Amino acid sequence: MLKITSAEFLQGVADLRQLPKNALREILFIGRSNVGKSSLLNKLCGKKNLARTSATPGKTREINYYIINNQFYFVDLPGYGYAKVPEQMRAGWKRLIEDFLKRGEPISLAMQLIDSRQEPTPLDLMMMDWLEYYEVPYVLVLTKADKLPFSKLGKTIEGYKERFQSQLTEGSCHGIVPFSIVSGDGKQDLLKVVLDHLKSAPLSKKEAV
Ligand SMILES: Nc1nc2c(ncn2[C@@H]2O[C@H](COP(=O)(O)OP(=O)(O)OP(=O)(O)O)[C@@H](O)[C@H]2O)c(=O)[nH]1
Ligand SMILES: [Mg+2]
Repeated sequence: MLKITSAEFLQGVADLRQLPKNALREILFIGRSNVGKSSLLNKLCGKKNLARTSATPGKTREINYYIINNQFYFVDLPGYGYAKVPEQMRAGWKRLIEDFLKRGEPISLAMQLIDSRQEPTPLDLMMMDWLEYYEVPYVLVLTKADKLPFSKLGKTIEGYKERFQSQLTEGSCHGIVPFSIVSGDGKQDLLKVVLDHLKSAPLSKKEAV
């Protein structure tokens, strides 16, 4: 089992020229504003205030790197779909994220977060298309599962499995995991997925030293 013994904020990146010098493997957190990316990252690390969370959407604007166990990165991506963002910034976001995903090799896994109470938005579906296109392995994380009655959650998961069957069987989707910061449900499952992907990804030359 993966045990997170240290987790520290490393740096914010607004431009791909600012990427960390030390190319370690990366686990990405992707999803619309307010879906719970920073909350999930904090919960996995067992640290309440590592990544800033907020009831106000659009809090995380840069790509934030956290170094975990001095071994790999958790990368909190800026949320999308926030209505008040000007069009020009939105175009900048698209370019940044797509260029970021194109880098390929350092990315071990992405967590694509979707609110368990809502249908995937067109931007969620676009993100999933990008992950498929760039062959980034990902898990769908259904957040805020505590807000759904148990029976409804089961139906929601079944619905996702059906809808994204081809991504699950032939594509890059490695599972659908309900998650809640309130109950902690999903935490162990996600840590296991992270560990599996860190193990299977080839070690970079720098890490092998
Ligand atoms: N009940 C409940 N609330 C949650 C859960 N996860 C997140 N929240 C709440 O949802 C709000 C947004 O969470 P964040 O983690 O800041 O969301 P984010 O995706 O990082 O948002 P941006 O940084 O704006 O993109 C906060 O008020 C959290 O407390 C959950 O599992 N259950
Ligand atoms: Mg955030």
